[in-house]
Amino acid sequence: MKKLLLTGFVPFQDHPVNPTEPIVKHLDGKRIGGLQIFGRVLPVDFSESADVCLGHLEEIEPDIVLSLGLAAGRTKITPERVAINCKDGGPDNRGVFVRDEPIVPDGPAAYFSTLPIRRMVDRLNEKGYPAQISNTAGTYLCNHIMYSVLHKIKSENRPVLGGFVHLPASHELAVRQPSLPSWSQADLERAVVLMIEVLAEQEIAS
Ligand code: PCA
Repeated sequence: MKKLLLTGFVPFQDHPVNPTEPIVKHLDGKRIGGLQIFGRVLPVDFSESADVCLGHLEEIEPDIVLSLGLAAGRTKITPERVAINCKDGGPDNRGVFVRDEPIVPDGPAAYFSTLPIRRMVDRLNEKGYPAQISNTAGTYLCNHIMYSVLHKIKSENRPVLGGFVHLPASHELAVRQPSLPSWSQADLERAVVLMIEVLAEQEIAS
C-alpha cells in the first residue's frame, strides 16, 4: 500500500492553538483512498523542524509528503505553489529570529510543489470548500519545511511527491483571537481528506 506522510505543527507565536495538529493526530493510522496515512506533528523551531521532518521521510519512506500549516488571517484552503530558499522571520518557539538566510546554502532559489495543486483546489471548490492556489508560503517555518522536503526529494532523486498546504484558523483559535477569519475544525479536516483523495487518485493512475 502507498504511504502518505502528513505533517502539521504545534502552536506558535501568539496562536495558542494550531488546527493542523489535531488533524494530523486524528488521521494518523487511517487509510484514505488506498493511501496509508502517517501523521506527524513538527516543532516550530528553525534549528530542528527540518531535521525532524526529514527523519520521518527517511524512516517512513512515503510515496507522498503533504505538509500542513496554519496561515492565520487567510480565509481559504491554500495549496502552495512554490517554496523559496530563504528564511526570514521569528520568533520560533525557542525565541530565535533569522534574517535573510538561505535554507540550503548554494541550493536552488526555489522548488515548485509537485502535488497536483490545481486539481486539489478544483476538487475543494466543487465540494463547496473555498480554496485557491497561493504563490507564497512566506519565509517562516512552513516555507522552510516545504523547501527542505522538496530539496531532499530532488537531490536524492526519490520518487516522492511533495508539497504544502496552508489552512485558515479554526473557530477554537478565533474565539481566542477574535480578529481572525475561521473555519470549523471539522470542515478543515474534511478539506484535508478531500485533498488526500485527489492524491490517492493520482497515485493509482501513475
Ligand atoms: N504556520 C507557520 C509555521 C507553523 C505553522 O503552522 C508558517 O506559516 O510558517
